[in-house]
Amino acid sequence: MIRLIPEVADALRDGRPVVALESSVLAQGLPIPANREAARRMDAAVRGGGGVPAVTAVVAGIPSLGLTAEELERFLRREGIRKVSSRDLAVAVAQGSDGATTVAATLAIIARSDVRVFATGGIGGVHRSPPFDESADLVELARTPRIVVCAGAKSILDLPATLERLETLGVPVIGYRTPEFPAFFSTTSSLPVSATAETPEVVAAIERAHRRLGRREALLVVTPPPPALALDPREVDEAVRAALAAPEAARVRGSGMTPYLLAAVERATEGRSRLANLALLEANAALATAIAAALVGTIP
Ligand code: PSU
Ligand code: MN
Repeated sequence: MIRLIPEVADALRDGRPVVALESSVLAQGLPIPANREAARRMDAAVRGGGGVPAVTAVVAGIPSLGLTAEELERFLRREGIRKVSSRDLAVAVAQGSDGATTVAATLAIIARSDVRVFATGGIGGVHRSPPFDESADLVELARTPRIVVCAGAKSILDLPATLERLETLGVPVIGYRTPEFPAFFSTTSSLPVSATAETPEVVAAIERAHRRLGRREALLVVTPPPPALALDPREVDEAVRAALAAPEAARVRGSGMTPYLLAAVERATEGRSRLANLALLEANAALATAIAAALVGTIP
């Protein structure tokens, strides 16, 4: 049911570190051509750490771990590529569609494989309401025994509410060398994580303990964006407030809200949010590779 490209299958068989990378950030989250740069930099970050990247997507109805060069091109051009969250997976498969997978759908796919670590930018979460809107990412994190590495949750969200939901759902939130939950574009949110880790080996030890206890929740490993490119949280907050108050916000529905807000922040920061986004995606892919290496015991 899941297709692994040969490079990914070989790496898993040989016990080398494999890192899953989601495709919704490439097909919906970032504009063209920044999405191409993101794909290139994440790929290089994983390979540079001795790992093998596996971009995750539904390709003509087939859930896939790893894309061929032609398939990746199709996703970067984003023609006819729908956004696929967990509930959309079966529909995309049955209809033979191309679908770019969110964190939720990527988790659902890697749960059917031996890939244990997944890098993304920021998870979805509880939106600022009204109207009520909560990402399926949270529910999938609560039932998928894998590790997700990210820069926190998107600052377009209600971060305190998102952290409360993660606590209720039993998802450990591990700050990598930080006591604070990062706010995606910003290094600080003034909200505490549930534990910190200073090395990939410590993350691997927490992961092993969590699984020995029979827990099924993901570990959420959070790391701040590279400080030189991080944005002032007040600036991001103002941009989000303005975008939510704009008349066109009323016409944005459901899964369109995340791309709408990210585009608004990019305009308001004159592209600086995009630079931060690219840098953090690269850094997260590198950290995920180090954790994957610690898990398989092949630290370079
Ligand atoms: N972070 C980004 N850009 C994105 C996303 C996250 O910087 O495009 C995507 C991720 O795939 C995440 C999804 O899983 O948005 C959440 O969407 P929703 O809120 O509709 O569940
Ligand atoms: Mn939603």
